[in-house]
Amino acid sequence: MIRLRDANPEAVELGQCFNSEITAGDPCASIQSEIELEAGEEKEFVIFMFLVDKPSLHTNERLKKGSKSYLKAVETIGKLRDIEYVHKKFEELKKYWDNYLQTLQVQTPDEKLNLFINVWNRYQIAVTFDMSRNAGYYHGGLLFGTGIRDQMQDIFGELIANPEKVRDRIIEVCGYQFKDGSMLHNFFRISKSGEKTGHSDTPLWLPFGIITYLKETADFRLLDEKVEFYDGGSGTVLRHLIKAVDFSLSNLGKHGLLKFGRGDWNDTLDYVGLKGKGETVWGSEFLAYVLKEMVELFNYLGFKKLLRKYLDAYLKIANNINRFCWDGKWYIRGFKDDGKPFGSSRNKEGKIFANPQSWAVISGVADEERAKICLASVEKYLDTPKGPKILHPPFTKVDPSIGLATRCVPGKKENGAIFNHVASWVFLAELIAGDAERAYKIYHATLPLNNAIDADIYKMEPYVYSEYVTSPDHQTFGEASHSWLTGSSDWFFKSVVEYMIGVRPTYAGLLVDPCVPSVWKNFKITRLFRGVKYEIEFLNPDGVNKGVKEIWVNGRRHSDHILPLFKKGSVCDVKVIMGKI
Ligand code: IFM
Repeated sequence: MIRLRDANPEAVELGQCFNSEITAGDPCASIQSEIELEAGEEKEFVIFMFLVDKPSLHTNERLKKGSKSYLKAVETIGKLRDIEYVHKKFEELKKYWDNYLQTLQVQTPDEKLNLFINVWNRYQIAVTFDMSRNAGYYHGGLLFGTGIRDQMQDIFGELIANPEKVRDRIIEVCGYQFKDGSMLHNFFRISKSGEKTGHSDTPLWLPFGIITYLKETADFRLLDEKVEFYDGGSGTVLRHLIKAVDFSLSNLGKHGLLKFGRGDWNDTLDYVGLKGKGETVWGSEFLAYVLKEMVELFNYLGFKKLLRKYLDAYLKIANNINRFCWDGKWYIRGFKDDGKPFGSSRNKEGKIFANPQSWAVISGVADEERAKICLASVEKYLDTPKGPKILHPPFTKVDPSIGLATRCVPGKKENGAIFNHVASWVFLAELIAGDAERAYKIYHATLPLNNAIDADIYKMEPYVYSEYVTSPDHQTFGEASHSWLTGSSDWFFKSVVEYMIGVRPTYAGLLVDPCVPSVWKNFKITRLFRGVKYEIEFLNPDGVNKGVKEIWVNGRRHSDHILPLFKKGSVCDVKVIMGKI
């Protein structure tokens, strides 16, 4: 019999496990062993968990005696019987993580933020980078594989400690691009297969990943690496980069916006562009963002013709978005196959979506006035005490011209939940727009450590972000779901480090541009960048949100906001004085 109890689990009360199996709900594994202790006696024991090869489908054999895996397992278990060896291995593991985390450390007046930036964000990013949205507690894995979109976002923290690993991953992902610049949406490493779903944003995440890598490392040799296309032939990474963007530019609709395809970042808007006509506003802003980055890259490399080509494309897309998609107080979410807008004040449900507002700012498409207005609309219609919702009001009727989002329960998932990935972009947009206080409020509203205080409601780990938290539109308001499987840890991490503390990589070096809550009078960041350890201290005597008055590098006044580059292995001491300018 299965004994299910949320509180006071019977096994703990009775001191006995029941060897039960659970096929639904929230399963957990337990191991039982009996240990007798004399008074004052200590015993040490270690429990190991192993991954072994999948049993052969035909023979159902697990570890065949004498097989390579069998011998390896016997050897490993043999070593692990020696407790000293276990201690040594454990110390090595701790050292690995210490070294990893030491590559970036912050010290701010906010202990919770410090804990997340210094430890837990990085750990969650490292895990999602390796596991991506593969098989796990929530997803079957066979269906999802490694998502290229997710993979190229799960790199921010990893890049600082392990740039080579990210480089290899970028090259691997290039191998899933077709000669025409389109991409598999996901891939399975072992079989090298995947699905080509036709999501409009997928091809663009490759340039996003490449550019992020180049800004951190300045390893431009990457662009010369040759990689095979998925359907034969090969080209340099630079070619792959250009093909991805050109493919998207050849895929524009009636309003000169990116076609929606089978969805964009939001997988559940899967029917909007099914007939090949619908257009995505968020996707177009993302394309604009990538184009702007291309312009910056080619400007730095001195590739004038390419620079002009992509600048021209950027200006056209930005103009189309502002001309056709401004709804008066916010940007619409897109045009459906029938040409009708959605995510508009003209709709009854799903009137406003967060993504087109945050990315209008992140991509630079919105001017200052529109940025202010659309972010104010986010605050007015989407804010909850636990962060901004993905859309409002949620759909209550299935709408086959929009898709799966309208089939989700109102207030959950992509139908009006507080989707943390979306919230992290609102946070970033507020920082870019210069509103540090509002950004800080969003940061704490979404922080798992704060929300998990009501553990019986929140129900998830307090130290990692979950994909979403139910909004007030559902009776379980505050309940988290899909923990670990989210890009929000990466984006909150990136946004705090690069836009709040404001130390961000550019091709020429680290740029200093803080945007902090006024109560932060003194804070520090230590960061490894291109082999140099930068120790940067900020003094904010007047309690401003923004503004850098002076920068001192190794005791000398430095007139630029970009820090100088030094020899690998050196330490650079920086003092930044903030104040009104
Ligand atoms: O963007 C996706 C992500 O790739 C997988 N989880 C859901 C998100 C929103 O649809």
